Amino acid sequence: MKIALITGATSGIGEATAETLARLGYNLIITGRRTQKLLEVKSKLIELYHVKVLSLSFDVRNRNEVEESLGTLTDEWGKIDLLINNAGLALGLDHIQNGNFDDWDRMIDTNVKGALNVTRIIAPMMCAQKRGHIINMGSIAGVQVYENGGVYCASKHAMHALTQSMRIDMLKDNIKVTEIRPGMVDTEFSIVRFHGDKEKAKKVYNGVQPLQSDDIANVIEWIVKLPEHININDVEIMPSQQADAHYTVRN
Ligand code: NDP
Ligand code: 8X3
Repeated sequence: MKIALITGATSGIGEATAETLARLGYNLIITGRRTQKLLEVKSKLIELYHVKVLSLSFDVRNRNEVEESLGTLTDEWGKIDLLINNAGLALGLDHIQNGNFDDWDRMIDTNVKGALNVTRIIAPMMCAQKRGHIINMGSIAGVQVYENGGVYCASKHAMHALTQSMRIDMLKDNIKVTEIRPGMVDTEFSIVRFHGDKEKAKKVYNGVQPLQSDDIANVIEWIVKLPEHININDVEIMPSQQADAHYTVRN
């Protein structure tokens, strides 16, 4: 049975992807900070799909926690086939000149350094076994910028650059690296961005049919089912009503 590690599996895209991979028969390592939510996801996956699930609660920003959780995996769990670097967030919508330092730190430390912290532990294991696939959750914000989103966009531009670098660096070790760049997906993302203001978050999707987490999970299913000799470098996936970061038609 294959093993997949998904960061940020307590909600949204990560949770949907965990369910999809469980349905495909993967044993799963699911991670996130919310221990109780992780345990609920774990129970659901075991009950519905009868796969093995290891839930590890840690903050991807905390290098010690990442090392303690992932650097000590037993033989049973250490042979990871698929890593999905999904944990991430946006915080605030401000012009740079008014930006909040704490929001900036959290975005950069989570989206960029968090993914690096996890990759630095898992990638050597994959390279040693000469087999593995890393899927990075980028964003349309990784190739375009928009007003008030400067630091989030910068963090996803970093993810875009890192994905390309990882693919080159691990080419000789037979590691496939893919980036997924969604547009609007209806998850907890906007609630987090607006620091818990659900009304404000709802307005982001006014008059638009956004993507759902399952839409992204379906793309991941397609990617991981492809034959070994094929790698999808990147996929940009948008709601039909959204052309790019700037142009959206609303009903
Ligand atoms: P959610 O808020 O629903 O999920 C985010 C996940 O990331 C949660 O499971 C959360 O877990 C985890 N997470 C956040 N911070 C940390 C941390 N410091 N340590 C560990 N885990 C963390 O949002 P989405 O599902 O939408 O987001 C998933 C990814 O998709 C993100 O990288 C986001 O940037 C990207 N994306 C989202 C889009 C959208 O419109 N929704 C569009 C394009 C990309 P917990 O809180 O338990 O720690
Ligand atoms: C999330 C999509 O457009 O809010 O990455 O930046 S967007």
